[in-house]
Amino acid sequence: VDAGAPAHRTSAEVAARAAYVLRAHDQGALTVAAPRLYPHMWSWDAAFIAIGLARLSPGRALAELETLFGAQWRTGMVPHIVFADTIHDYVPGPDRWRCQQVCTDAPRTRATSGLIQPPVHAIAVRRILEATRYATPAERRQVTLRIRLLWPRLLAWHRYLAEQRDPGSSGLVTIYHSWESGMDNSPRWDGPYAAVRPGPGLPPYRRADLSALGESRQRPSDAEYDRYLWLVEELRAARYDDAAAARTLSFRVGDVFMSAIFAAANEELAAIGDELGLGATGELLEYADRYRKGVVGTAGDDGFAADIDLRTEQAVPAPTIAGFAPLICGGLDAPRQRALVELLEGPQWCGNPSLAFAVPPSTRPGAEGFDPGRYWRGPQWPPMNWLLAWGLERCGEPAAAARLRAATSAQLADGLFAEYYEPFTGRPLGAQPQSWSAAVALDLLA
Ligand code: 9YW
Repeated sequence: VDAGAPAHRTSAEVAARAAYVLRAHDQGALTVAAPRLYPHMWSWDAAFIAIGLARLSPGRALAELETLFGAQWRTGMVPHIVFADTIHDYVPGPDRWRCQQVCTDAPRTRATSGLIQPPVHAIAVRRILEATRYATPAERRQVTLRIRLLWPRLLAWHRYLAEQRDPGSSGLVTIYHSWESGMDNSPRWDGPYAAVRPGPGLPPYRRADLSALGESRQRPSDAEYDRYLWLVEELRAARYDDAAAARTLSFRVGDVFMSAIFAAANEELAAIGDELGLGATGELLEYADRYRKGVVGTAGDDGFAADIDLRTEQAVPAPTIAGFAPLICGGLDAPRQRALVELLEGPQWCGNPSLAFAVPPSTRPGAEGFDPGRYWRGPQWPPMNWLLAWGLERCGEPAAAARLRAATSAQLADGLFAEYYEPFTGRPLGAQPQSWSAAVALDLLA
């Protein structure tokens, strides 16, 4: 896709370009997140990519998730990176994770990371199932059969999250690393990361991301990267064992955004199980209820939610997009839901008159830690907009959902599918094109 594209293209043109991008990034049964910066499969990217691909081919969309779940660990954990066979120019690569060497639960056939990412997958499977309504009867039969085959793995994933990542049934999913949240350097993590002190045992590493992107001011700092890599050392030393990790890691946070996605995903999975007569509905709805309550329990009078630092048992309120978690899982009483939607659409967030597009910056402009050009500290991320719009629709806010979808589509009408966008200038930043941005465009415009 060429740079310097005209600002406005027709929806059909943007959708066609998005389809072209996904095709170009397709390695057969795996779509790389972005060829240069992220030449592998990422877990929640794969779910968003499947949501986009469902518009083109439900069968190919499901293949994406089959590949991801093919690398599932024996514990049920779905790894946050599945390494593509061919390219190893990513840091940290398999040699640093050493999952197969130190943990018998890791899959034998695929190199993976030893972390997780938010469980958007069941949401994607439900969209694929819905997309088969427009497919031929033969394709519908075939895809439905494959969803049945995938079912035990989906269930094992959700059970892993509920049992291993929340052994006390608190209603919040524990993360061991900010990479697990998907929002690496968000100001959400500044507090908890103060307790992560990289030791002299941190082996040297290369910032492959900086050479791939060329612009270090868009990426996390070296000090942050030291912490990221240090936590990998800690996790590997714990042999990726959840009980050991819970005792020894210097980063453990109850992630409110991940938990909201998990609550909603449980409902989606229950609906799939219901439709296909697969059972487990009661268990899944119980999880949905538990995590919805967990998220809502952290919210203030304005409905804005906060993560919990599990090492100090303190809430860590932060002015980031994750505070809108209750709009993804629902469950707020009517006045607080109204207040939260008004906050989202008001002058501090989407209604900020300085924004190029009325979509939420990853961090509130002007807040401490805000940086309009740096990754999760300010730029706008198309898949996050998609998720919030999807959640708004589900929790009975169709007008706000429609406004967010329209603004997201307008931003993506440049046809560049940037990884993220500078909120004031609208400048496309990060990897270009990025698969999940193209996927979201495809879903919104096809
Ligand atoms: C990295 C692939 C991933 C996303 C994450 C995002 C980034 C990878 O890219 O992390 O090396 O920093 O933070 O959410 O899944 O798109």
